[in-house]
Amino acid sequence: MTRADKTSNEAVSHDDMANAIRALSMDAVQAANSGHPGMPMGMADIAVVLFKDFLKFDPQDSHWPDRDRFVLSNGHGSMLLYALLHLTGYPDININQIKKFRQLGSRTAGHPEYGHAQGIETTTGPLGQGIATAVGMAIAERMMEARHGHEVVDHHTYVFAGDGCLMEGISHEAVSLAGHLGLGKLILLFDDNEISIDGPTDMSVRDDQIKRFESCGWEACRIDGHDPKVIAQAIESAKNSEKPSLIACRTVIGYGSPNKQGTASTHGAPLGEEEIAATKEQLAWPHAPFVIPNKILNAWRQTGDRGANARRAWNSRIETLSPGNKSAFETATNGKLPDGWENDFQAFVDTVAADQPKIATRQASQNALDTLAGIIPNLAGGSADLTGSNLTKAKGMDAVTAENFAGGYIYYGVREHGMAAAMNGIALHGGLIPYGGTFLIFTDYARPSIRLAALMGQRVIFVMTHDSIGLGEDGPTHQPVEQLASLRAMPNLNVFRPADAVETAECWALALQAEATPSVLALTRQGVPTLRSVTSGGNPCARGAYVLAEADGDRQVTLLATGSEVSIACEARDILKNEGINAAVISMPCHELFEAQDDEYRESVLGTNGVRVAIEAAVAQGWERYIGSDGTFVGMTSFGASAPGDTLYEHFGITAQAVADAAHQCL
Ligand SMILES: Cc1ncc(C[n+]2csc(CCOP(=O)(O)OP(=O)(O)O)c2C)c(N)n1
Repeated sequence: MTRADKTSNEAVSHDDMANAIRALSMDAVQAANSGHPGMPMGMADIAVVLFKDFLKFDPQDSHWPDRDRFVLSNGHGSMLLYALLHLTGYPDININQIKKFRQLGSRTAGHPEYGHAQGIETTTGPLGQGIATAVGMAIAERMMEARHGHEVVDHHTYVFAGDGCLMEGISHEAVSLAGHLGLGKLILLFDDNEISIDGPTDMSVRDDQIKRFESCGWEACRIDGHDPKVIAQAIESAKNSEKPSLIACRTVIGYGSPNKQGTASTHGAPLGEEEIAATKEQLAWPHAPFVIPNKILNAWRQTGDRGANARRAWNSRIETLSPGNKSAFETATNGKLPDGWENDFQAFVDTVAADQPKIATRQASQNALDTLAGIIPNLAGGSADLTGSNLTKAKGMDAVTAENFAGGYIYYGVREHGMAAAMNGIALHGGLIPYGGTFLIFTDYARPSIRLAALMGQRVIFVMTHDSIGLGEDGPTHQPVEQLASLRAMPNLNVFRPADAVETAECWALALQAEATPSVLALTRQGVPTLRSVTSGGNPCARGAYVLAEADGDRQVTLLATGSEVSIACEARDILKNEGINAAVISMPCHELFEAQDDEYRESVLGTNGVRVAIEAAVAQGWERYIGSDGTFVGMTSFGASAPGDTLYEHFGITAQAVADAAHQCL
């Protein structure tokens, strides 16, 4: 089929609309002298068909909960998204933003960044993340539909992805999970251009993507990604499928560039003025840089206006819900917790403090969750195949299955990275609060997605158990040593390491309240005593650290500890007391929240007299700022070992006596 055949007889043709994307992409990348023109030029035809004929969206109400989600997983092609947002009339992306592509303070960052502009559903750029995030969005859609009804929740999730996304391991986890859950409203349009940065993809990959996806339970087909009719037919058929759909769109990277199309040279560099001129001639686009003729812009704006009716109809439908259901839907989609939840939960915390259980903090977390699930109906729990270890399945939570999305618990399988990204997608979708478990050591497997949760400011709760050598016999492969420090190094992530059952419940409350910050809950495998009976006067964990036991008399030693080491600090305090040394114990469940306190509070906790000894069964990194030049650290300097937990604490010298000795040496 020739281009002429494909062009409709309307005043504004498909090609005009696609070329508007191509021109803006070439011009913006040229002006910035950096960026990726090849992908937007290659996927422009697919984007026109999707946005013009299928995508349910309204630029005037970008948060409309029942909009289709569009995820650009191959985020290096960000100009495709910015061009679409500009052309369809999203107010945030005017032509000046396109001209300021990749400049400081612009909304048009190098890769799409969530929160920079309406219409950017998620941050993408680390390849593969978008697909996995979209899987979470599609799961959330099904779960929300099961809870609130088809009338108000009925949308699709569309993903654009390239060879790079499909080569990344995370895509396998995500694709496999999506197939297992039968996410029929997930449609992946693969930019099957057979080019990546190093050159033709046959230099490094020979996967049969069709067979690969089919084997994972997807519908899959290959089409000409430059033929609008065929693209439309494929999307139509994907929409009718019960399974998630892969549409492998054979495209030409840098389409239209006479000397560069089809080569890696269009991937990530400006085409150059001369080649842009030649391309515009070939595409019959005689317009100056950044100029979109009114006729073509109007056609795009009509595409942008198309969704308003659907949105209005949805607004009417939401009014037909009973007041209770409407309010539940709105509370959930606004990310709010139900009225009065804090009081209900505080009653549970008070009971724990009164009972003084000696249990693992993972068990304390399970107990807290059992209560929370009864108070907060929109929790979306899960675990990466460690449910019985992480203790993440709350009482009364049913499994989410392909047949039943009314459940609240997702068996993510052994897919830590996919789970973390899916949780990001669930949070971004709105309406549900995702939490999921694995061992703390495997935050390393999930880290890129944890980082994106932090970067995007999403409330995602990572329940990470088996948090130290205390886990014992599984040995050093499973014993986190450097993970706490590395997680604490990440901006906008709260790392909680509660000391006992009371703090565990309190930290859960804080994680749920942090609407724009993800949390890691680092929890023990082994039992720990309850150290505090007082719960009046607010949640002391909210300040990150607090005086758990003040010194009897002027402070000579301040013992700082987290998690299971707080009880060791308490024992060390007793030893020192018997020797006539006054020591205080500071429980420090969250460094990040402590850092946010004013100097006065921090001084009152850390003390100004005597020496400080920090205790944590992990590396010292990060503790220097608290112990000062006179203080010391008792913890790990090597990997752990395989043995019972108690033996390991002795072996590595993390004992009350060792702490007391360390204090003596500093005094
Ligand atoms: C996790 C990750 N690794 C590497 C990169 C750097 N990178 C950006 S695009 C790209 C090649 C992608 O190839 P493809 O998806 O085929 O994109 P196309 O060349 O078709 O635009 C690479 C390696 C990245 N963004 N993310």
